[in-house]
Amino acid sequence: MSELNKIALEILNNGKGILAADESTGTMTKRLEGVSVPSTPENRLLFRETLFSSLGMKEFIGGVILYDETIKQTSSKKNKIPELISSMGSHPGIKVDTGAKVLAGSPNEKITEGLDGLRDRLREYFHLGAKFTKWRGVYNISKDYPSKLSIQSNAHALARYSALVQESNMVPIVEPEVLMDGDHSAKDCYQKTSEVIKKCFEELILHKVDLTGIILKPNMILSGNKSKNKISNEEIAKLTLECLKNSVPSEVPGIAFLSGGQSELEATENLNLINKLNDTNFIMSYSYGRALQQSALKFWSKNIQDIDGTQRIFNHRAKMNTLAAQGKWSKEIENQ
Ligand code: 5MM
Repeated sequence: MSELNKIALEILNNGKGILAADESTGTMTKRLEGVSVPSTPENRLLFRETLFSSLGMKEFIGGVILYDETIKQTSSKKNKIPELISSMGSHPGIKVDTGAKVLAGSPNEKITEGLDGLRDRLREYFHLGAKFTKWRGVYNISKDYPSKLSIQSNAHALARYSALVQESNMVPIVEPEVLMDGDHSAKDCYQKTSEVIKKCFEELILHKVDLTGIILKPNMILSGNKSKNKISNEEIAKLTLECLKNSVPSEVPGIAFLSGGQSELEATENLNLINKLNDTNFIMSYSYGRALQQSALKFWSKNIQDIDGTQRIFNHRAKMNTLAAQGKWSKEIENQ
């Protein structure tokens, strides 16, 4: 077993999942201002260190994705943040893309940037304690999109990123996110997601990426958030599993879904159903941002001093998702 494969499995084994806490300052500012908390470096750290020092980290969270600001911060108890995460039995990771920008040649679409100078930045993050990294490509669905250009260029960037990350002895999370925005059907989402993922693997293989040492972070197959034809959770699970079976090479050890705007409960329930049906060798777990943090953030914003209360809410969500990653979640357990 390679070292990278070992890390990928440590992150996702036994129902463990990933806490995506890598909101860039702009996104984190939106989240904090949404609950009327000023977005200062101190407040961003305070909320995040409250989550990272929760007991649930030990049992349920195998990895935390950080943003550049956070990986360099020191907690109120004077621990470096990557050390705090490691001391909770979890692996620190880092978002290394520099964001999605307008794609020249197709101005309604985005290309993710950050390859220039990446090798040097990776060296720095490795020394700061990162064991894995993340890069997110974004695709929107409409009549003409995603275009061949966006599918090809984002896959190319994801592959070049992954090759550099493995060269630096870290596990790349490959995140091609087909957005749920729009009125498209689940069938459109299925077709586009499948095209996007297949192209990513074509490029990863071309760039000689070791597929046993990556984690794929895809969207689930959903109808658009403005679509009138919603499908059931059972259908979401069935289509998601079928799409991944047909597009992901069997060497990949683990798949960790993004929540992508689903509510906390939807994201848990869908993951649970996927795992009940899972007849593959892929671990199917979670790498949730909003679906792990929303309730905890809401509570914290009104009770900033109540660390225990905030942690209780976060621990519960992490536990529910870990049960779902094993197909063992139920509404009864949720409400106990
Ligand atoms: C945590 O949010 C990340 C977004 O960061 P930006 O500030 O660069 O937009 C995002 O990539 C996230 O990791 C994934 O989308 C998963 O988060 P959700 O909330 O969709 O589960």
